[in-house]
Amino acid sequence: MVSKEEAEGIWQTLAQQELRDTPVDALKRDYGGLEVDPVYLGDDGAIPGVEPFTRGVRATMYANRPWTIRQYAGFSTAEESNRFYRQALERGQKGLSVAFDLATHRGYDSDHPRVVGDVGKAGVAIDSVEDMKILFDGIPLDEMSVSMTMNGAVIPVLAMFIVAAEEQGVSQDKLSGTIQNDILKEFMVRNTYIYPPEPSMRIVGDIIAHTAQHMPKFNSISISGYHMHEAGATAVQELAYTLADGMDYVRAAQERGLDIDKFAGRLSFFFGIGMNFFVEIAKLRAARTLWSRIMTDLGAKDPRSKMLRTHCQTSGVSLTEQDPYNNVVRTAFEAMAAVLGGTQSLHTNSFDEAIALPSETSSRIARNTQLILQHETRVTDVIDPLGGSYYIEALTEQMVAQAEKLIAEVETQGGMTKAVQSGEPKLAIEKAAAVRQAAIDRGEEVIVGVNRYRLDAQEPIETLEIDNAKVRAAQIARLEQLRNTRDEARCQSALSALREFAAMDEGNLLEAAIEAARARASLGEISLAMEDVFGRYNATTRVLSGVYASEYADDPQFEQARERIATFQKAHRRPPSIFVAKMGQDGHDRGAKVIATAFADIGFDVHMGQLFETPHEVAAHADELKVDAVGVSSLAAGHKTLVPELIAALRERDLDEVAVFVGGVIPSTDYDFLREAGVSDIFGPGTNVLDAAFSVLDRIEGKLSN
Ligand code: 3CP
Repeated sequence: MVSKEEAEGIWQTLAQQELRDTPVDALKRDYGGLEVDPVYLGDDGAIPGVEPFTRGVRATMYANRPWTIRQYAGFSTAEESNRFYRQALERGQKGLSVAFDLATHRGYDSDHPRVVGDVGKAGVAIDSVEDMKILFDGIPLDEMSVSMTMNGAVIPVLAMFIVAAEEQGVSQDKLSGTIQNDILKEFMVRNTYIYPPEPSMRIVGDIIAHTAQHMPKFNSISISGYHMHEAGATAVQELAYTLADGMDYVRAAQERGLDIDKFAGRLSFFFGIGMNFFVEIAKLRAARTLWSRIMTDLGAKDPRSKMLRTHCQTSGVSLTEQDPYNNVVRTAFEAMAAVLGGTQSLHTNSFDEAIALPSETSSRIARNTQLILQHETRVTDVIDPLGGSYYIEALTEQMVAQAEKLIAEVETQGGMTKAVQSGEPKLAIEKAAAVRQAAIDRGEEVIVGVNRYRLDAQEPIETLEIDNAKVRAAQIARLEQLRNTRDEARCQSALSALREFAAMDEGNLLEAAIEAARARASLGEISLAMEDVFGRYNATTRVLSGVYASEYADDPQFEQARERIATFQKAHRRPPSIFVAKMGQDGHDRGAKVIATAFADIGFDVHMGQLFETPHEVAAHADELKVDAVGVSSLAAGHKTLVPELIAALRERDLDEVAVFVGGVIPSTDYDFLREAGVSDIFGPGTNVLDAAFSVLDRIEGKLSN
């Protein structure tokens, strides 16, 4: 271990390299007579910018360059999103982060019948390179780094981005940014996959290979724990599974003959930051420490290959529908934790995100939260200010040790690609989510404004609404124009070449897709060319049992619910039954799983639908299974289109007696609309699961006694 004096010398040299012509002493601060150094080193030999990077990947960190304020956004059409991006950049945002709609994620053009409720919701609809060009109109792609959250339809989207830049006069070697391209966590928690795991891993490898050779400034992947966090993973699970995913990607790239030091410097990460302040800080420190060790073991030599550079996002599930301005405070604390943990880039959530898509006002406050942190709080002046804290260091060490153990378990299963197929990590996360939900419902974990200090009445807040039908019509018109004006023969031959690459298991799929994008093939067509060979993946849905019941042992309210079910059973010679549905392309299934698990433990006969069903398919299941109720879980704003369609489909089958419930992210301003459409009750975020169960029972009994 180096002495403190040696550490000082090493740090000075590195800092000077990063600062170039600016002297290191220029980083010193004077707070009205209080002298503050840019870094404080201890006797432990830990130096910012030096392996294993526990104290940060840069010697100078934010003292030289603050983290990137990178707000994730995308609205309805490319035109609207472009307007929003330009305004955000004028007002202090530093990098772009594109949110695509769910139709795009799942590889469907806007005119596909399965995506009627999804187009333009929860992100921007991109059908072709023409849309992509509008999205970045007036934004110089050789200067602006662009992150794209895309995993399923990653090949057409990246191809279209490259071609849009090319037509803007920017060659691909000049592009900087990040593509999420992390398919393993999609199979585990986020669910926007298209193809089965094996061809999906080939796609990841093709993108890493292409970017390593042609796009030196572009991060080929964003290995994401965020969605595990949001699905209810513990901090150690998020940490371990994310790094285990990373190991599999590295091995996949190595297996195709790539030299680790040629691509590893462009692997990046993404973590969620929740309310357990110090744990979240320690998580980022532990992640860097572990990744550096892992990469050394995998053969990396270049220190840049061993740096875990990460984006962070404040936690969506920590936001509440009740007393929503509290979310501004929550987000600010979470952002502070991300920064004290040493993130490279940050998204702060808007306070209304548990209710609706963010409005212009809430987006501004979210962005300003970061601007205030950077300009007013002085947290950027000192590098890793918490390094050396007894508590933080002890927590960091503990998390390293526990995550190492969990990674070793995954490794004994043959790595994450195999573990994902066994479904075990997914179940472990779902179990953690159910345990946490029970702790909140029982009031053991306090959520201000939800299970304590609740307001008697809440004022409605202004929310953003997207006219989905209008967006869809505009997209369909543009698609028609594209198909009528392109060179059809060139387009079809590019698609055939892509299909052949897929079938032959050779050639780079991204390279073939770039040619197809140039020839104006649509996103759906490019996706379908690969689907013709790879097939579309259908996950089997499994529901846990017993977790909720064991957390609720001896709870009087839980017993009361069980007794009511027993009475129902006596009267009807069967338990009440419910079909839990996910409709459209919204794959966020944490809420649906928690409800299914808890209701089954209470005694309901629970049927869980598959993901991505249409309203007609759900009505057919309800008919076949003769359920009393359908519970729809919606988190991606499709409820106003999909729920009335479901009710109409039930009526067509004379199933008026089936009660329909909706849960998830539903603006209160939509409650009346849904009730008028025939919905029996609506459960927003923060609803106590037992309260929901009583309401469902009341309605079912009411319907049966009519
Ligand atoms: C940074 N640099 C420095 C210093 N700090 N140079 C000198 N001194 C310093 N102190 C340099 C870096 O080396 C780099 O240059 C450049 O400045 C930019 O810094 P960076 O740290 O690389 O930052 P950035 O470009 O913002 O990249 C951050 C990462 C990237 C690496 C994390 O992958 C990223 O932007 N990820 C964002 C992912 C994202 O937005 N995801 C959205 C998910 P060089 O490059 O030349 O080295 S939203 C999902 C929401 C939920 C859902 O999925 O539905």
